[in-house]
Amino acid sequence: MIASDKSSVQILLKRCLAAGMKTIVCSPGSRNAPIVISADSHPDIETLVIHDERVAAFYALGISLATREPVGLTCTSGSAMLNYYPAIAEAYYQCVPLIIMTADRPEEWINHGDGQTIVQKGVYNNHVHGELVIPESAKEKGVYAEKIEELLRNAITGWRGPVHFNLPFAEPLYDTAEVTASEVFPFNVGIEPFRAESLRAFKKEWKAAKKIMVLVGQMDRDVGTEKLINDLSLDPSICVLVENTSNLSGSRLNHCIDRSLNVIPEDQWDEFKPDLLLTFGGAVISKRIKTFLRNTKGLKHFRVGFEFPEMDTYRHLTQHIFASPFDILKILQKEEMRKYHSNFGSKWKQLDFLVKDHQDLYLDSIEFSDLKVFHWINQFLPNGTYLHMANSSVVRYCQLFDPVQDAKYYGNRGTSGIDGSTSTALGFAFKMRENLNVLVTGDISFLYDSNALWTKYLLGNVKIILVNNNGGGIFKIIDGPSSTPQLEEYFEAKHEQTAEHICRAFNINYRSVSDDTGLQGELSTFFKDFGVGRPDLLEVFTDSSRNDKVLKNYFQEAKTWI
Ligand SMILES: Cc1ncc(C[n+]2csc(CCOP(=O)(O)OP(=O)(O)O)c2C)c(N)n1
Repeated sequence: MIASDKSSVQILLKRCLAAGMKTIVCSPGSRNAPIVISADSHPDIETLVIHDERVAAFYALGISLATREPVGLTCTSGSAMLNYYPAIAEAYYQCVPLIIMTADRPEEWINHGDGQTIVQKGVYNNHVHGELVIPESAKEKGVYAEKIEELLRNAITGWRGPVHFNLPFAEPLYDTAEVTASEVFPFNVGIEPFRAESLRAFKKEWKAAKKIMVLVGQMDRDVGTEKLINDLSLDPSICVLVENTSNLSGSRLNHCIDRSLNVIPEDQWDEFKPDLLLTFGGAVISKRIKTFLRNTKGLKHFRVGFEFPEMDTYRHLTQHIFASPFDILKILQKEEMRKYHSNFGSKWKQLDFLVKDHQDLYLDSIEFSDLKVFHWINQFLPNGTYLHMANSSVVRYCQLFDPVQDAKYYGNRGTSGIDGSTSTALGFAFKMRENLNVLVTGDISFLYDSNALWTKYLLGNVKIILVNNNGGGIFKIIDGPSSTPQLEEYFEAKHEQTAEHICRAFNINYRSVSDDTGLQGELSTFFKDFGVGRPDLLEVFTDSSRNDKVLKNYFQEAKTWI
């Protein structure tokens, strides 16, 4: 097998393979030639080529979310590597293992007038689980091989996340050598079992609590955890709040947190406040629940997982338990019955039933608007869809609807950026070829990341619904911007752009619609025949002067349903 003659590349790639990396997304340049040549020649590495480094990194993130494996990235020196940063931050907060391999000049040439040269060392330090500069002469049996392994273990074990390898290369860059592909021994990623005594305080509180709330943030689908959490929800004193991004569902779970919180009369809030909160998973979207819990006096909060042990979202953190949610739920299942019983959980669930009962009928009758569009999307979306939600009003509207059966929900909620939603969805879809992948996005997010369509990997299993309300509709529905004279120009940033010509440029099937009947007609066929030909994009035009009012009316009207 041919590889670059730089031994640093050879030892790095070998260990990346041992860590489970199978794909490297490469962005063209000269300085990273040693990595590209070696990766391309390796029979066990799949290489993809994407020019725009910001797209490439989000694309890699999407691949890793789909495969749950670490994914490699390589680019040339200079500003190229800075364009990785938005996706690195997202991967850091979503705990996704990206292996970033940036090429660099030898240290003695940094800041001495060479082209395409910046200080690369330490650039990502706030958002990676470690960085290593590997000298080009690093040897197989040496300290660097060990350091590489240590960093890769950081990426894939326990609290997972991105790691950075910076590789300075002197010229010549294109020389190769014949090497033998040696056997790769996968890393042992076993994590230490937690100590039972660390649960003593938690178990005591759990048994004594009268009103328990379990709140789950963003998570991969996990059938075992779903079963356990559904068993737990049978206890009438426990309410389980999930968001569609937690990919958990069940008949006794509250799937729509904002929808439920909205209808609790203010004078009854205390009855719905828990005395014990158990949380796991990543980001929680609902701002209302954060405020609600931060304002809950005397709350004890136990947080389960391997990530961000210092994170105290609700300002009541009692203990962070280093264990998997599955393990803890399993233990709770085996515990003796809790002493106290109440109808706390049932009350929460009842709220949900009441609102749900009225919602569909009400939404059938409202004017054509963003809310109506999401109503129809939720009605027509096929079971089992992989749904990718862009930030930010898309993700919020989607929280008002119960999840579609067996659908999986994704969104860049690590940093809630609008800069990589399309790229991430397309990277994911590339690895989930047999499945329908639907991206729902706003106009600004779509235009921002339209370079995502500039790859040769676009497949027909992708359907894009673009809700075009001529600007950042989110700023009209959150408190603050909507009361300022700067709203239209600086926040909403109104524009007249459409996706039509972008679709033509990238050979995407385009159609558009701007009324209720038309949308229903389009959606009734839109999801059919996925997987053949090119992706489809449906642009739905809504009236921005109406959207905020319709949403406000919905929240007002819903209060009368209980
Ligand atoms: C990289 C980045 N820049 C700016 C923002 C702030 N921001 C959040 S939502 C938004 C507008 C989104 O508009 P659009 O995609 O049309 O969706 P809509 O809110 O209309 O549904 C902006 C600018 C962000 N989240 N990320």
